[in-house]
Amino acid sequence: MAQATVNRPQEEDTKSFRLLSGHTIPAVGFGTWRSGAEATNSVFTAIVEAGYRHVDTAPEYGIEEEVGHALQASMRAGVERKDLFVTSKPWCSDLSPDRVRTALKNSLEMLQLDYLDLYLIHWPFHLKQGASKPPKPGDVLEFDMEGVWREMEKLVKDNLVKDIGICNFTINKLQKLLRFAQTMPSVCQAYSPLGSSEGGRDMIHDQTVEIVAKKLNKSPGQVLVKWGLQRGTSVIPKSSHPERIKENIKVFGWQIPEQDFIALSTILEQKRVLDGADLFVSKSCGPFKSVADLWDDED
Ligand code: NDP
Ligand code: 1BO
Repeated sequence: MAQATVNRPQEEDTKSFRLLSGHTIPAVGFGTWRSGAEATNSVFTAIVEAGYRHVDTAPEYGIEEEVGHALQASMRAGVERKDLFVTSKPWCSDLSPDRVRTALKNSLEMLQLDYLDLYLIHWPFHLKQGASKPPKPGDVLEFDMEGVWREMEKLVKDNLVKDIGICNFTINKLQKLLRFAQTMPSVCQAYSPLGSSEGGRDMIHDQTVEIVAKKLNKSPGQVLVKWGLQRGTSVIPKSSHPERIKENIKVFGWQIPEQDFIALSTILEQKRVLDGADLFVSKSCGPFKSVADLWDDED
């Protein structure tokens, strides 16, 4: 019979993690996908009222300009740029060597910054400009991973970004990247710590999460964020509600006991909340005809 392997929980109260580059990333960051019209207020609340120092965004979220307004307002309120950690990610239509630098410059302009702390390949696929979701025939182009990574490495050398990394890579794709990378990826982003929203999995109302939350006198959101931290990953919960934004970062000074940590780690029917089907799978014309194609049959 197969036995589930569970990492032992980290015992210390980690407020930041050290990256391969030597830089640090705050343990709890603020997610901004689907923040919509609330983006500026939410990011400002997160930084100035709740104490988040890491903001995760992307041009694909359509709110970089709003995030930029919040960052500027936060700095006017006294938070220093050096104490903020800002992440963005070039979208698939900019994943060619000739477009990466322009994509970064556009993000910097929208965010009103002169450097990013982290720049991540959002998804390892190259789409034509204006491609449909899911892509039509001809919308998916060849992805020159090495050429794109070289350009990202140059952004580090030119001090335009401090670290570079990846999201949504399979082991197969990561191994390919590691064969030619001169600058190692600092981060492979883990996301949706609360189970995400529309199309995700409502982990807030999961029975095990609710039981642990009640036992520890914490909210389900706090338990989920803390589980991610004790597992040894930085975590980027999103909320558009000020009370939840503040609640989700109150995860220091207490621990999930080992037994409860194991119960959370072995919740049944684990699966990706965002499998990329709506974004990239075209059953009739491909080239990705199934979710398994996207994930190199690794799941
Ligand atoms: P999350 O797992 O952070 O969940 C967000 C949902 O949880 C929202 O519906 C939010 O609602 C709700 N919520 C937040 N706090 C609480 C709480 N305390 N109690 C109850 N409900 C709560 O989802 P995301 O998918 O947004 O992931 C987080 C971030 O990760 C993204 O915002 C984005 O920055 C990043 N990401 C990156 C991806 C990538 O491809 N690299 C993919 C997906 C996400 P409400 O807002 O109404 O409070
Ligand atoms: C639309 C891209 C998924 C969230 O990062």
